[in-house]
Amino acid sequence: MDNLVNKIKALKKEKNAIILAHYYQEEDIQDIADYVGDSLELSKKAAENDSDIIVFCGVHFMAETAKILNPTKKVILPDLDAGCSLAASCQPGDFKDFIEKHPDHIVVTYINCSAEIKALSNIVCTSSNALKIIESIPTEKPIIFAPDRNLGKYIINQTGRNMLLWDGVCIAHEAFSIEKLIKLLDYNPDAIVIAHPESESHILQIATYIGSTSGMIKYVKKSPYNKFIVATEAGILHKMSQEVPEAQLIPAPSTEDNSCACSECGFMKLNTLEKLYKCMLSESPEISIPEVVRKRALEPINRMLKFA
Ligand code: CIZ
Repeated sequence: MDNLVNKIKALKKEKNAIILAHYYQEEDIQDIADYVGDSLELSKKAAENDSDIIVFCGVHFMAETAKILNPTKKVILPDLDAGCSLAASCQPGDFKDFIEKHPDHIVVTYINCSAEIKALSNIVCTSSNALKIIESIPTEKPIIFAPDRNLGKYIINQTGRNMLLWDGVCIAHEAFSIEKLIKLLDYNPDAIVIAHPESESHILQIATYIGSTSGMIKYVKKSPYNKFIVATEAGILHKMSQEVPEAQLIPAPSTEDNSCACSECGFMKLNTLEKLYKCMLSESPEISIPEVVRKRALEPINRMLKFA
């Protein structure tokens, strides 16, 4: 493995590349990355950097967002099949029909969607700014929110806004078992639950903190508690334990009987160190977006960035 790591480091230098890794990537990839973060933070890092190649270790919509924001740079993704159940649930033709049936609605889309869906939207949001963005929309304006129905329900609950929701879910966040979680809390009465808003409402109801990936890490850093049951993709525990080594972190249990008993995103885990090396060597697979779609998708992203 050391050999592979050294070869990746050498290619990075030779090709003036930057390696960006999402919190949900496997540990070896996070350890070799220049930056580890959420998808928007990573795309912004890429824009601030003078690299020629962005190696995005995450899923397809994230690499697309990096390309939308950095059109002159080559963006590559170790495995082109690294998709997202949320993005797949919302196809452009169906979404266009849905919007056309509700022409007076403001279309807000969560960043977990394809470039084509972003191009059909008025404003994009992430889980860290979704509440603020919805609250900024005049109350008389009806809203379509897509594609995550759990995040949508959470926003409705927090803001009181009545939004039309697209029926998409994240399979990794839907996999948590409430029965196992309650048992785990019984065994660990000194622990609190922190959860991502893509989780189902019964999970959110028992959470002490609800927030984005970056929000969860910040919360653990400043929290008065010391033991956390973490309800999001288990890859985040690596960064969290590096940032707060004294914290006791337990991944929230999934309904699956898998080896970690936690919830892992199979799409995220398609990227491996071996594939990372091969993609840097061949500079492929490369992300390409038709310019007309890229420009249309950039507008709602820029609205979100301006807002922030
Ligand atoms: O945008 C991201 O990185 C995702 C998918 C979640 C989050 O909360 O940061």
